[in-house]
Amino acid sequence: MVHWTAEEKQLITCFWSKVDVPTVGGEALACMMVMYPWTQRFFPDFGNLSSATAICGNPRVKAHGKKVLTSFGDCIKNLDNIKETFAKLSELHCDKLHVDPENFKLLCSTLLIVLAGHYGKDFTPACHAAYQKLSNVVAHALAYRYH
Ligand code: HNI
Repeated sequence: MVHWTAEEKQLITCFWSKVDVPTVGGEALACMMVMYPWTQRFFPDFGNLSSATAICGNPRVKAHGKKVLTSFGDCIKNLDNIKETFAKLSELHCDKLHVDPENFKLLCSTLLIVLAGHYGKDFTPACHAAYQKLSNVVAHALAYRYH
């Protein structure tokens, strides 16, 4: 099981209270689709994804990004139980959505970029490191039920 120091927990929860989840979620998902265009194929009914401008302005991308980041935030309420929090979602992404777990890492990487872009100095190196660790744990938890 992952161990969190008191400082890491404090950094993660304190920073999360500042995060604009709908905006950051939408941008992180859009950024993933732009930077790693093969990820678009999981969203065949999202409409126009034909250019970076189309992706960034697409309301389905924004809505889904908000949903995904809200779910990401849920685990912050219970950092010692991330595997359990994501057990059902891991099954869903594996059995129903057939999302290759490598993609979780891609989304986590664009999330960190978008957080750094929005929050600049508030996203301190220590905070970045704590979120990098959290991203790894989340990606691992989402991949856990894969078979
Ligand atoms: Ni993901 C649906 C959470 C990464 C593709 N995803 C969801 C839902 C949640 C969610 C919550 C809604 C479930 C439901 O309807 O019951 N996804 C997360 C989280 C991460 C993540 C927390 C990583 C941090 N998902 C990804 C990635 C991809 C992805 C990286 C593909 C590249 N997810 C999907 C797809 C759906 C989905 C596809 C269904 C979308 C739809 O049509 O509604």
